[in-house]
Amino acid sequence: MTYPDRPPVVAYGRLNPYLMEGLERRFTVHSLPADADLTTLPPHVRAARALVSFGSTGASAAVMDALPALEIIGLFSVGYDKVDVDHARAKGIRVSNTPDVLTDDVADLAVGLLYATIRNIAANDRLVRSGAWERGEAPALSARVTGRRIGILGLGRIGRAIGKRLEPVAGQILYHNRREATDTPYTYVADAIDFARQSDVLIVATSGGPEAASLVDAAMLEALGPEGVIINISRGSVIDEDALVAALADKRIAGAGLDVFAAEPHVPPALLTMDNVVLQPHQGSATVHSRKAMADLVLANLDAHFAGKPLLTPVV
Ligand code: 8YV
Repeated sequence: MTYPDRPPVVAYGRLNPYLMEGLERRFTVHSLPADADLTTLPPHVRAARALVSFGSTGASAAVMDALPALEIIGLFSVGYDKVDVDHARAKGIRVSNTPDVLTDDVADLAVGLLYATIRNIAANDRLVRSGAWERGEAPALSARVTGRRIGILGLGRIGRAIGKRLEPVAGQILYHNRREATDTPYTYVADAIDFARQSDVLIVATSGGPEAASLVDAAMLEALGPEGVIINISRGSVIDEDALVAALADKRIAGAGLDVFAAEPHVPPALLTMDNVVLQPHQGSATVHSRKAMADLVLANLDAHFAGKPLLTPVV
């Protein structure tokens, strides 16, 4: 798709290069750093009709108010917890995201983190590379994955994809949601503490946002227990990170596989030296396949908007 008038579009934060190429073929693109001073935007930026952002940057009310001609926010992410959706709706600004195209890769990483954490794969890799094994240090015994009780916190698209992957090995799959789902064979546990208590592995797959902030708190971690493992591919904000670090340090839970953190790219220093923790730099959707599909979907939503058509994947 090309546009003779090349509408002005803001690229908010550092965007994927393939996505930037698609934007620059269509639009007059103005790059805006995520920490830009919104009170001093030049007229050609304030004239932007679209803003393209992503999960960790989002779009605040202040950003929307600084762009009076804004019609649409295209998110290069499925998560929109950093977008003030109510403000967008009130201003008549459309919002699109990128669900489904990244589901498999995020679910794959969740399962990979589960195995890596429970079977000590990262710690044992370090043991071999350091020469400790050659010097006679025996690896610690790990635990079994097969037959364990898998608890999925948030049975949405990604949670269901994780469940599908683990059905052949899980002893039981249970889930905790705001409401029970009617189309799943998994066991619904309405109470969060009971859910954690009944889980051997608790996989956080819920959306982020204020309503999920610190949903996994000290009490849930205590209920998960000393043989319990937690995996997070959702948002760091969903777990009380201080409580998590304390539970791991005191061995009140057995381990954690974490792809997301409360203040990325900052990771609590205490986690960096724990052998029972596997750390990833927010890699859930970070495959060439997902990122190309996400970029294509952002562009398709923008093309639909500027053609006066319904969005393919609307949030607002
Ligand atoms: C990031 C994600 O947005 O889709 C989401 O919600 O968290 C990720 O896909 C992606 O890494 C782009 O920054």
